[in-house]
Amino acid sequence: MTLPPATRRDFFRHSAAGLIALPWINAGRTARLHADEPAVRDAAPVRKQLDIKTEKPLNAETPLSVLGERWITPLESFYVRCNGSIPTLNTRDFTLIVEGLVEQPLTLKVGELIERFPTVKTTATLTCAGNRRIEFAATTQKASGLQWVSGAMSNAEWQGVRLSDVLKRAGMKPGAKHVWFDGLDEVVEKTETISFGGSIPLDKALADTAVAPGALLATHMNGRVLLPEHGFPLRSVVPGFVGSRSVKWLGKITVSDRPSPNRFVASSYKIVTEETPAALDAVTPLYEQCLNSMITSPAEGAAVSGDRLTVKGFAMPAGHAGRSVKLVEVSTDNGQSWQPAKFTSPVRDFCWVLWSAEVALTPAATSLLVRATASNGETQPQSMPWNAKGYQYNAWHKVSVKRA
Ligand SMILES: Nc1nc2c(c(=O)[nH]1)N[C@H]1C(S)=C(S)[C@@H](COP(=O)(O)O)O[C@H]1N2
Ligand SMILES: [Mo]
Repeated sequence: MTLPPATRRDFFRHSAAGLIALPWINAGRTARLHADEPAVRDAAPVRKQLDIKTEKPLNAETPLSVLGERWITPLESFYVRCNGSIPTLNTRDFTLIVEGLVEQPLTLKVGELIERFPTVKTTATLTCAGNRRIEFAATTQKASGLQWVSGAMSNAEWQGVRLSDVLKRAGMKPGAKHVWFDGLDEVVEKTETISFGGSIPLDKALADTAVAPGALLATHMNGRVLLPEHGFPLRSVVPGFVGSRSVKWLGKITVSDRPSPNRFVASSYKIVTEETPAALDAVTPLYEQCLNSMITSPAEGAAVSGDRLTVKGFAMPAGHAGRSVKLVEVSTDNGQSWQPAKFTSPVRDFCWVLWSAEVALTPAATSLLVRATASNGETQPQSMPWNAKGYQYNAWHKVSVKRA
């Protein structure tokens, strides 16, 4: 559907009110964002209701009970993962650079992106690759990194323009194979200050499907302009990929023949059993999220009564197009038998699905387990091998219960 050109004010009035029902927007030649626009004022902070892990940099996760309540996570409950500062940016000065193996390097204001490329919306679940890391400590050995419990995961409706449209406008040169993302934040390392960087294969950037772009350059989240902590005014959102490839405060896109040398690609986000340069060099970066599921209700340690119990939670497919969660099962006898759950939300590629199960409970039951099985037959493992950086923990999730 193509709509008549909207005025800049109209566009932002709609966006500020969260009323964007327009699949395609051509905002007209003069569209520019300025500091006094409602869209910029709309970036004012939301009071977050999260469990804070660290204040500086800001890292905060969503309580499990809250995650299970809504398919789309409200902004106040969307987890935050920052490796460095939250830069203070305004749309008047902000420019996105597109360079590298392209015929025509581009510099674009946010207003120009919105004006020159079709607007798309997609729902995608972001997961930090280190989510559930704390369970390595409980089952094998502590892994390095923030000890996320289970709430470094949230689902939002994102709006922006397709990365593929921007890349096609720039024109790819022969040899182009990877797309680098550079953030405008400052991450203080031992001997230097760097910016956070991500990288995705060009194939993924161009893999637009009917439900989702391969990657989105997002300006809005849940119908509102991005919040400062989520990357205002522009971030990449890579549906199905680990959260670290969705780079916030996105200042530069570089097309290259190889993955980014940024340390968040070259040495973080790799599955290794020892953190030596040789071991890290030998493996490719993590891209796709893994199959996972969790129980959000009852809560850990809850008192339960009776012989029937309602158990709720979410399940996440691995991040490949066309891969969905086919089956979610709950066990009340330590995995000897399993009872199926029903889906209670939309089922979409790159999104979690909410589920609910009415299970029979014997007097002897002391725990609940969940596992998901995907459309390709993959099932979550009962236990999982340790890795030094503690990524992609996806063994059966367990909640202990006691008799009321
Ligand atoms: N510029 C920048 N982008 C970033 C990060 C960061 O520290 N800096 N953290 C990444 C990681 S590790 C994750 S899991 C997601 C989290 O996105 P959110 O904070 O919007 O939930 O952002 C990614 N993008
Ligand atoms: Mo992350």
